[in-house]
Amino acid sequence: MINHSFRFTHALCRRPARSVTQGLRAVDMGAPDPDLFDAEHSVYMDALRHAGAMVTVLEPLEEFPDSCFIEDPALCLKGVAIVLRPGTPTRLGEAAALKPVLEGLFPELHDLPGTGFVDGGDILCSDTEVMVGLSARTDRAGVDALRPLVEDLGYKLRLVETPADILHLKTESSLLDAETILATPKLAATGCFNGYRVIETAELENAAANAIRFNDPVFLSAGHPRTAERLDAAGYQVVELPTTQAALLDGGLSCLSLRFSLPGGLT
Ligand code: CIR
Repeated sequence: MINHSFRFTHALCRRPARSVTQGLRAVDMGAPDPDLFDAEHSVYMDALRHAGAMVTVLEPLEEFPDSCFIEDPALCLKGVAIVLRPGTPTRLGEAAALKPVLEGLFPELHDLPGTGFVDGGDILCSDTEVMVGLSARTDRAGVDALRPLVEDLGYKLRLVETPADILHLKTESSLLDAETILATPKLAATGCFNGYRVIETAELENAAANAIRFNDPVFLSAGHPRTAERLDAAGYQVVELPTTQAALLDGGLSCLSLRFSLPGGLT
């Protein structure tokens, strides 16, 4: 069986703009340095290539400071692109800017219907279900609009109640394989991953939860040694990547790419 949830042929990334200094953050720990951000972003794209991705790199969009967090305006599943409606005003226009690119890549594309909101960072996909976290960015109207689109692709959609102070569902969780999720103790304690094997991040290492499984490697945010040890002990091939600049804007590894397979690749 092909694991659609972590076996991919392609990734889509957008380089950080100089305006990334104005990116959204819950707590101001200082603005990111655009050059260092770009350097870390290049390391990230190289790592994806090394894992087998054909990476399409989009030019920066100065008018959208958060647009390098390209995971949020779209969902790509089984050769279909769904253009979402990011749930914060400064990011809504990122969807329209991304749509022509997705139209050029995907044979089938849908717009999230209606007026509700969904951020891609709130969507965690296994091989069979699409978990969507309610958050300050993703509302029930958006989830209701998304449901038939993913059901048509053979997935069950499951609504997850994310604790209020977590930006996105995937800020504190990621898929390690078809049965296993990496999550912070706080998110795991809600029971939203019951039925999966859960590996918890180590104490004081919450930011490690936003990891990416891409084919064989699990990419982990550098500087979380005890979580890295846990994953290594569980048999995962851990590759650490620097995320110091994305972290200043509440971002991590998953938000910096859309990962997918195209017809002709995995089926
Ligand atoms: C934001 O607040 O929208 C950005 N500064 C960070 C987005 C992170 N996205 C994600 O985790 N999917």
